[in-house]
Amino acid sequence: MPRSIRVIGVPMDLGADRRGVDMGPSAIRYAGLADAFDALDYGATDIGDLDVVHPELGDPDSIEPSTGRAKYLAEVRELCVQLEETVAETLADGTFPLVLGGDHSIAIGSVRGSARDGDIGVVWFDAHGDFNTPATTPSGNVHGMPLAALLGRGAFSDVDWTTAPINPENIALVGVRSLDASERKALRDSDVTVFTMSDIDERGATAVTEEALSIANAADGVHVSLDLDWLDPQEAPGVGTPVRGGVTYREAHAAMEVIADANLRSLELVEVNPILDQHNQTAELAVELTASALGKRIL
Ligand code: HAR
Ligand code: MN
Ligand code: MN
Ligand code: MN
Repeated sequence: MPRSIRVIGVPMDLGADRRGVDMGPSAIRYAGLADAFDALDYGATDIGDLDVVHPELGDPDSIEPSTGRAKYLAEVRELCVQLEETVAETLADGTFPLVLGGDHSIAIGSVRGSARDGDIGVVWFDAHGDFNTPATTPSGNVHGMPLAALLGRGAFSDVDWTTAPINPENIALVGVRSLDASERKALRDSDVTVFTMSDIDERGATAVTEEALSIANAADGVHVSLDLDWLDPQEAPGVGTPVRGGVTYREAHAAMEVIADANLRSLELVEVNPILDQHNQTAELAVELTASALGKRIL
Protein backbone atom coordinates (compact mmCIF):
# COMPACT_ATOMS: atom_id res chain seq x y z
CA MET A 1 0.00 0.00 0.00
CA PRO A 2 1.09 3.60 -0.58
CA ARG A 3 2.95 5.34 2.28
CA SER A 4 0.60 8.26 2.02
CA ILE A 5 -2.81 8.12 3.70
CA ARG A 6 -5.87 10.30 3.20
CA VAL A 7 -8.26 10.43 6.15
CA ILE A 8 -11.91 10.95 5.21
CA GLY A 9 -14.37 11.69 8.04
CA VAL A 10 -18.01 10.68 7.58
CA PRO A 11 -20.11 11.90 10.53
CA MET A 12 -23.17 9.91 9.52
CA ASP A 13 -25.81 8.47 11.84
CA LEU A 14 -28.87 8.36 9.60
CA GLY A 15 -28.42 4.66 8.92
CA ALA A 16 -28.67 3.74 12.61
CA ASP A 17 -31.31 4.00 15.30
CA ARG A 18 -29.28 5.67 18.00
CA ARG A 19 -27.72 9.07 17.76
CA GLY A 20 -24.04 9.34 18.52
CA VAL A 21 -22.09 7.54 15.80
CA ASP A 22 -21.96 10.86 13.98
CA MET A 23 -19.32 11.83 16.56
CA GLY A 24 -17.18 8.81 15.68
CA PRO A 25 -14.73 10.68 13.41
CA SER A 26 -13.99 13.31 16.08
CA ALA A 27 -13.52 10.68 18.77
CA ILE A 28 -11.13 8.66 16.61
CA ARG A 29 -9.07 11.74 15.76
CA TYR A 30 -9.04 12.77 19.41
CA ALA A 31 -7.79 9.30 20.33
CA GLY A 32 -4.52 10.04 18.54
CA LEU A 33 -4.89 8.91 14.96
CA ALA A 34 -2.39 11.43 13.55
CA ASP A 35 0.29 10.44 16.09
CA ALA A 36 -0.15 6.79 15.15
CA PHE A 37 0.64 7.60 11.52
CA ASP A 38 3.71 9.61 12.54
CA ALA A 39 5.03 6.74 14.64
CA LEU A 40 4.69 4.39 11.68
CA ASP A 41 6.27 6.83 9.25
CA TYR A 42 3.24 7.24 7.04
CA GLY A 43 2.49 10.59 5.54
CA ALA A 44 -1.15 11.47 6.19
CA THR A 45 -3.53 14.21 5.16
CA ASP A 46 -6.85 14.63 6.92
CA ILE A 47 -9.37 16.19 4.56
CA GLY A 48 -11.93 16.71 7.32
CA ASP A 49 -15.54 15.59 7.21
CA LEU A 50 -17.97 15.12 4.36
CA ASP A 51 -21.30 16.95 4.63
CA VAL A 52 -24.03 14.93 6.27
CA VAL A 53 -27.58 16.15 6.76
CA HIS A 54 -28.70 16.44 10.39
CA PRO A 55 -31.50 14.00 11.21
CA GLU A 56 -33.69 16.93 12.27
CA LEU A 57 -33.46 18.34 8.74
CA GLY A 58 -33.82 15.03 6.93
CA ASP A 59 -36.92 12.99 6.33
CA PRO A 60 -36.90 9.35 7.45
CA ASP A 61 -39.36 8.59 4.67
CA SER A 62 -37.58 10.67 2.03
CA ILE A 63 -37.81 7.84 -0.50
CA GLU A 64 -40.06 4.84 -0.32
CA PRO A 65 -38.20 1.87 -1.76
CA SER A 66 -40.43 -0.09 -4.13
CA THR A 67 -40.85 -2.71 -1.42
CA GLY A 68 -40.24 -2.40 2.32
CA ARG A 69 -38.61 0.39 4.28
CA ALA A 70 -35.23 2.13 4.44
CA LYS A 71 -35.06 5.20 6.62
CA TYR A 72 -33.44 8.42 5.35
CA LEU A 73 -32.73 6.74 2.04
CA ALA A 74 -32.36 9.96 0.03
CA GLU A 75 -29.92 11.36 2.59
CA VAL A 76 -27.93 8.13 2.79
CA ARG A 77 -27.72 8.01 -1.00
CA GLU A 78 -26.48 11.59 -1.26
CA LEU A 79 -23.73 10.92 1.25
CA CYS A 80 -22.70 7.60 -0.27
CA VAL A 81 -22.37 9.12 -3.74
CA GLN A 82 -20.14 11.85 -2.27
CA LEU A 83 -18.02 9.29 -0.40
CA GLU A 84 -17.69 7.06 -3.45
CA GLU A 85 -16.23 9.98 -5.43
CA THR A 86 -13.86 10.89 -2.61
CA VAL A 87 -12.53 7.34 -2.22
CA ALA A 88 -12.14 6.83 -5.98
CA GLU A 89 -10.26 10.14 -6.26
CA THR A 90 -8.03 9.27 -3.30
CA LEU A 91 -6.98 6.03 -4.99
CA ALA A 92 -6.52 7.75 -8.35
CA ASP A 93 -4.12 10.15 -6.61
CA GLY A 94 -2.02 7.20 -5.41
CA THR A 95 -3.01 7.64 -1.77
CA PHE A 96 -4.60 5.23 0.67
CA PRO A 97 -8.21 5.93 1.77
CA LEU A 98 -8.95 5.60 5.49
CA VAL A 99 -12.64 6.25 6.08
CA LEU A 100 -13.88 7.15 9.58
CA GLY A 101 -17.57 6.57 10.26
CA GLY A 102 -20.26 6.99 11.01
CA ASP A 103 -22.68 4.12 10.83
CA HIS A 104 -22.09 1.16 8.52
CA SER A 105 -24.41 2.40 5.75
CA ILE A 106 -21.44 4.45 4.50
CA ALA A 107 -19.74 1.24 3.33
CA ILE A 108 -21.93 1.43 0.22
CA GLY A 109 -19.96 4.53 -0.79
CA SER A 110 -16.53 3.44 0.33
CA VAL A 111 -16.68 -0.01 -1.26
CA ARG A 112 -18.05 1.35 -4.54
CA GLY A 113 -15.31 3.96 -4.62
CA SER A 114 -12.65 1.36 -3.92
CA ALA A 115 -14.02 -1.01 -6.58
CA ARG A 116 -14.48 1.61 -9.28
CA ASP A 117 -11.11 1.15 -10.98
CA GLY A 118 -10.06 -2.15 -9.54
CA ASP A 119 -10.87 -5.79 -9.00
CA ILE A 120 -11.19 -6.06 -5.24
CA GLY A 121 -12.32 -8.39 -2.49
CA VAL A 122 -13.82 -7.43 0.86
CA VAL A 123 -13.26 -8.60 4.43
CA TRP A 124 -16.10 -7.42 6.68
CA PHE A 125 -15.42 -7.70 10.44
CA ASP A 126 -18.77 -7.47 12.23
CA ALA A 127 -21.03 -9.00 14.88
CA HIS A 128 -23.82 -8.63 12.31
CA GLY A 129 -24.34 -9.79 8.73
CA ASP A 130 -25.53 -6.43 7.36
CA PHE A 131 -27.38 -8.53 4.80
CA ASN A 132 -30.93 -7.22 5.13
CA THR A 133 -32.80 -5.50 2.34
CA PRO A 134 -35.62 -2.92 2.54
CA ALA A 135 -37.99 -5.89 2.24
CA THR A 136 -36.49 -7.99 5.07
CA THR A 137 -35.22 -5.38 7.55
CA PRO A 138 -36.74 -5.54 11.03
CA SER A 139 -35.68 -1.95 11.78
CA GLY A 140 -35.65 0.04 8.56
CA ASN A 141 -32.06 1.03 9.39
CA VAL A 142 -29.77 1.07 6.37
CA HIS A 143 -26.70 0.10 8.47
CA GLY A 144 -28.20 -3.40 8.58
CA MET A 145 -28.22 -3.58 4.76
CA PRO A 146 -24.95 -2.39 3.15
CA LEU A 147 -23.41 -5.74 2.26
CA ALA A 148 -26.61 -6.92 0.59
CA ALA A 149 -26.95 -3.57 -1.18
CA LEU A 150 -23.42 -3.82 -2.58
CA LEU A 151 -24.31 -7.18 -4.08
CA GLY A 152 -27.38 -5.76 -5.79
CA ARG A 153 -29.87 -7.32 -3.42
CA GLY A 154 -32.98 -5.34 -2.54
CA ALA A 155 -34.66 -2.64 -4.58
CA PHE A 156 -33.24 0.66 -3.32
CA SER A 157 -34.21 2.98 -6.18
CA ASP A 158 -34.49 3.18 -9.95
CA VAL A 159 -30.99 4.56 -10.37
CA ASP A 160 -28.38 2.11 -9.13
CA TRP A 161 -26.15 3.76 -6.52
CA THR A 162 -25.57 0.68 -4.34
CA THR A 163 -24.13 -2.15 -6.43
CA ALA A 164 -20.39 -2.75 -6.62
CA PRO A 165 -18.70 -4.98 -9.23
CA ILE A 166 -17.46 -7.50 -6.68
CA ASN A 167 -17.71 -11.26 -6.93
CA PRO A 168 -19.47 -12.57 -3.81
CA GLU A 169 -16.88 -15.35 -3.85
CA ASN A 170 -14.35 -12.64 -2.96
CA ILE A 171 -16.25 -11.52 0.16
CA ALA A 172 -15.75 -12.83 3.71
CA LEU A 173 -17.68 -11.87 6.84
CA VAL A 174 -15.74 -12.42 10.07
CA GLY A 175 -16.92 -12.59 13.68
CA VAL A 176 -20.65 -12.91 13.05
CA ARG A 177 -22.92 -13.73 16.01
CA SER A 178 -26.19 -11.90 15.36
CA LEU A 179 -28.24 -12.61 12.25
CA ASP A 180 -31.93 -12.06 11.57
CA ALA A 181 -33.65 -15.17 10.20
CA SER A 182 -33.99 -13.57 6.76
CA GLU A 183 -30.30 -12.63 6.68
CA ARG A 184 -29.28 -16.11 7.68
CA LYS A 185 -31.22 -17.61 4.81
CA ALA A 186 -29.98 -15.03 2.30
CA LEU A 187 -26.36 -15.55 3.36
CA ARG A 188 -26.68 -19.32 3.12
CA ASP A 189 -28.07 -18.93 -0.40
CA SER A 190 -25.25 -16.56 -1.40
CA ASP A 191 -21.60 -17.13 -2.32
CA VAL A 192 -20.41 -14.93 0.54
CA THR A 193 -18.25 -16.83 3.07
CA VAL A 194 -19.28 -16.37 6.71
CA PHE A 195 -16.90 -17.02 9.60
CA THR A 196 -18.88 -16.97 12.83
CA MET A 197 -17.50 -16.49 16.33
CA SER A 198 -17.61 -20.28 16.66
CA ASP A 199 -15.11 -20.55 13.81
CA ILE A 200 -12.84 -18.12 15.67
CA ASP A 201 -13.27 -20.14 18.90
CA GLU A 202 -12.29 -23.33 17.12
CA ARG A 203 -9.53 -22.16 14.81
CA GLY A 204 -8.27 -18.90 16.25
CA ALA A 205 -8.43 -15.34 14.92
CA THR A 206 -5.18 -15.63 12.96
CA ALA A 207 -6.14 -18.71 10.94
CA VAL A 208 -9.65 -17.42 10.26
CA THR A 209 -8.38 -14.02 9.10
CA GLU A 210 -5.78 -15.69 6.87
CA GLU A 211 -8.52 -17.71 5.20
CA ALA A 212 -10.77 -14.66 4.89
CA LEU A 213 -7.94 -12.83 3.14
CA SER A 214 -7.30 -15.69 0.75
CA ILE A 215 -10.99 -15.52 -0.19
CA ALA A 216 -10.85 -11.74 -0.65
CA ASN A 217 -7.59 -11.87 -2.56
CA ALA A 218 -8.54 -10.18 -5.84
CA ALA A 219 -6.11 -8.64 -8.33
CA ASP A 220 -6.19 -5.09 -6.99
CA GLY A 221 -6.35 -5.77 -3.29
CA VAL A 222 -8.78 -5.93 -0.43
CA HIS A 223 -11.11 -3.46 1.24
CA VAL A 224 -11.38 -4.00 4.98
CA SER A 225 -14.59 -2.84 6.63
CA LEU A 226 -14.14 -2.86 10.39
CA ASP A 227 -17.32 -2.52 12.46
CA LEU A 228 -16.14 -1.99 16.05
CA ASP A 229 -19.05 -4.09 17.32
CA TRP A 230 -17.02 -7.04 16.03
CA LEU A 231 -15.19 -6.78 19.36
CA ASP A 232 -16.67 -7.89 22.63
CA PRO A 233 -18.57 -5.05 24.37
CA GLN A 234 -16.16 -5.38 27.31
CA GLU A 235 -13.41 -4.11 25.03
CA ALA A 236 -15.56 -1.87 22.87
CA PRO A 237 -18.57 -0.55 24.79
CA GLY A 238 -18.89 2.53 22.59
CA VAL A 239 -20.90 1.06 19.72
CA GLY A 240 -24.54 1.47 18.75
CA THR A 241 -25.55 -2.18 18.73
CA PRO A 242 -23.33 -4.22 21.07
CA VAL A 243 -23.58 -8.02 21.05
CA ARG A 244 -21.91 -10.16 23.70
CA GLY A 245 -19.43 -12.82 22.73
CA GLY A 246 -17.15 -10.88 20.42
CA VAL A 247 -13.39 -11.03 19.90
CA THR A 248 -10.98 -10.04 22.64
CA TYR A 249 -8.38 -7.29 22.51
CA ARG A 250 -5.63 -9.77 21.61
CA GLU A 251 -7.68 -11.59 19.00
CA ALA A 252 -8.52 -8.30 17.31
CA HIS A 253 -4.85 -7.32 17.16
CA ALA A 254 -3.84 -10.75 15.90
CA ALA A 255 -6.36 -10.39 13.07
CA MET A 256 -5.14 -6.89 12.18
CA GLU A 257 -1.54 -8.11 12.09
CA VAL A 258 -2.60 -10.60 9.43
CA ILE A 259 -4.26 -7.74 7.53
CA ALA A 260 -0.96 -5.84 7.61
CA ASP A 261 0.62 -8.52 5.43
CA ALA A 262 -2.17 -8.36 2.84
CA ASN A 263 -2.56 -6.21 -0.24
CA LEU A 264 -4.71 -3.64 1.56
CA ARG A 265 -6.43 -1.16 -0.77
CA SER A 266 -8.76 0.73 1.56
CA LEU A 267 -9.90 0.64 5.18
CA GLU A 268 -12.92 1.92 7.05
CA LEU A 269 -13.72 2.10 10.78
CA VAL A 270 -17.41 2.30 11.60
CA GLU A 271 -20.01 2.34 14.37
CA VAL A 272 -17.90 4.07 17.07
CA ASN A 273 -20.42 5.77 19.37
CA PRO A 274 -18.74 8.16 21.85
CA ILE A 275 -22.00 8.76 23.74
CA LEU A 276 -22.10 5.13 24.82
CA ASP A 277 -18.33 4.82 25.28
CA GLN A 278 -16.26 4.86 28.44
CA HIS A 279 -13.45 7.41 28.40
CA ASN A 280 -13.14 7.14 24.62
CA GLN A 281 -11.74 3.62 24.91
CA THR A 282 -13.51 2.32 21.80
CA ALA A 283 -12.09 5.13 19.68
CA GLU A 284 -8.64 4.49 21.16
CA LEU A 285 -9.02 0.85 20.28
CA ALA A 286 -9.96 1.83 16.73
CA VAL A 287 -6.70 3.79 16.47
CA GLU A 288 -4.64 0.93 17.90
CA LEU A 289 -6.20 -1.59 15.55
CA THR A 290 -5.57 0.71 12.61
CA ALA A 291 -1.90 0.90 13.60
CA SER A 292 -1.69 -2.89 13.72
CA ALA A 293 -3.39 -3.17 10.33
CA LEU A 294 -0.89 -0.67 8.91
CA GLY A 295 2.10 -2.65 10.14
CA LYS A 296 2.85 -1.67 13.74
CA ARG A 297 4.95 -4.30 15.48
CA ILE A 298 6.22 -4.58 19.08
CA LEU A 299 9.77 -5.43 18.08
N1 HAR B 1 -29.87 -6.86 11.85
C1 HAR B 1 -30.39 -5.69 12.51
C2 HAR B 1 -31.07 -4.78 11.52
O1 HAR B 1 -30.97 -5.01 10.34
C3 HAR B 1 -29.28 -4.98 13.25
C4 HAR B 1 -28.40 -4.09 12.43
C5 HAR B 1 -27.03 -4.16 12.85
N2 HAR B 1 -26.38 -2.96 13.20
C6 HAR B 1 -25.10 -2.76 12.91
N3 HAR B 1 -24.61 -3.30 11.77
N4 HAR B 1 -24.35 -2.22 13.67
O2 HAR B 1 -23.48 -4.03 11.81
O3 HAR B 1 -31.71 -3.83 11.90
MN1 MN C 1 -21.98 -3.45 10.47
MN1 MN D 1 -22.36 -4.54 13.52
MN1 MN E 1 -11.99 -11.41 -9.13
